[in-house]
Amino acid sequence: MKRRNFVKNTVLGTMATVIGTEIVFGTSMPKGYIPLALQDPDPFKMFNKDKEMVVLNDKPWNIEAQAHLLDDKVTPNKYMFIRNNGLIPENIDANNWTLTIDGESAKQQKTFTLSELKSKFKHYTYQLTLECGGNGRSEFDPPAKGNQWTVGAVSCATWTGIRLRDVLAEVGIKSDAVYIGYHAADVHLSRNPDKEPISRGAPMAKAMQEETLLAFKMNGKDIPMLHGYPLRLVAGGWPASVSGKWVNRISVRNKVHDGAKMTGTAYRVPCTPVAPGEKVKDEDMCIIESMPVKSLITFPKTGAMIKRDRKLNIRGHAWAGELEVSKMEYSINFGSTWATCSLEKPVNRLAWQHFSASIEFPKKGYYEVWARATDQQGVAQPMLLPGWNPKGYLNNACHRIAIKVS
Ligand SMILES: Nc1nc2c(c(=O)[nH]1)N[C@H]1C(S)=C(S)[C@@H](COP(=O)(O)O)O[C@H]1N2
Ligand SMILES: [Mo]
Repeated sequence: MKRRNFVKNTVLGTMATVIGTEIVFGTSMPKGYIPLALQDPDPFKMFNKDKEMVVLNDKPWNIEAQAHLLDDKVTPNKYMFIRNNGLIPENIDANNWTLTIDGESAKQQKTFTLSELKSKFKHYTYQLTLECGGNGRSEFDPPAKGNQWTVGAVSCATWTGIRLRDVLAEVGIKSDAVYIGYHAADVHLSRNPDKEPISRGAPMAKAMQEETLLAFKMNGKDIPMLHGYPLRLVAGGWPASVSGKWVNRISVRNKVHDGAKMTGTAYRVPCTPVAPGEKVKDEDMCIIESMPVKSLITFPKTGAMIKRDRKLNIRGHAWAGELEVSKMEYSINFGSTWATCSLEKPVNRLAWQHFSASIEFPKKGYYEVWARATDQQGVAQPMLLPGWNPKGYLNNACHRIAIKVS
């Protein structure tokens, strides 16, 4: 038979995944033809995101929430930020998905099918805070390169999966193990198959925590494609870059994992504070571990107007990496004095906590409401910018909203 110039099956698979259903006569499409559904794609529709989400980059896709969109106690998919370092994996086939455990410090190399993982190991569900290490980067001066996240690169969804430590125990870990590193199915921007967009990891202590999951569900359903379907590492409280999406291999290392974005200056901050703009040697940069204390006012939206005789009810969330938030305050006078908010306990460790307050304003005019969380070790958020660092990580400054009282 004469070979005709039709679309390859692999390409068809990818298109079908993005469109969400099979292209029935797909094999009859001329090569290079882009189905109408994929021409000029609307990212919000394509990824089931709310129209108020903000696209920071489309190659790769990076999309953030606005503060008021994060009002839900459990973040729904439509308001969950997307941070991709590479291209979305092609031809995801959950039925043939496998996870391999290997590395110098694994007692053996072992491959599990996804269904084996689901049937062999006990399931756990936790609500886990995932914040991008670069959240807040847009405020640094001198500016740092990278996605200019404002406040919306944080989420706290419910994740269901198995404990990484149960899988590691089944495989067997040598006594010299110090780190795990993940490998995933996404594609480097250069499309070079020998390059990984990102391959990060965590020390054994974090890998072995009860809440560190190999998750296959988010908010009770299959994980959305963009968030790591069908299998994702979830390590709450640490920079979300540790939570590898589309994970197909985890290496147990006898040294700090040296995968893509683990070395050099990536996800590192100066080990000791530096002046803004100062050059920092690679060896003086330390890997970010637990994220710092932070909070977000999710109601009302900044710019709200109220009448003088009304009280303003505010609410939001607070989190502190591995720690709990022990105090939440607000100020209406640019930080001169602070009043206490009521603060709930987290539903489980590594989940954000909810706060609220009812505010009375002394007279009409312009105000800002600033919110400040303090962690259980007494460390509070800085009112404005924290220590400058070359890559613009860890901006945990107080969140501020504008209010007009008339
Ligand atoms: N395989 C893979 N995992 C990844 C990434 C990625 O680009 N590829 N990005 C990481 C980073 S930097 C962040 S902040 C989170 C973002 O998770 P989300 O897109 O589900 O919100 O995923 C992490 N896991
Ligand atoms: Mo990130």
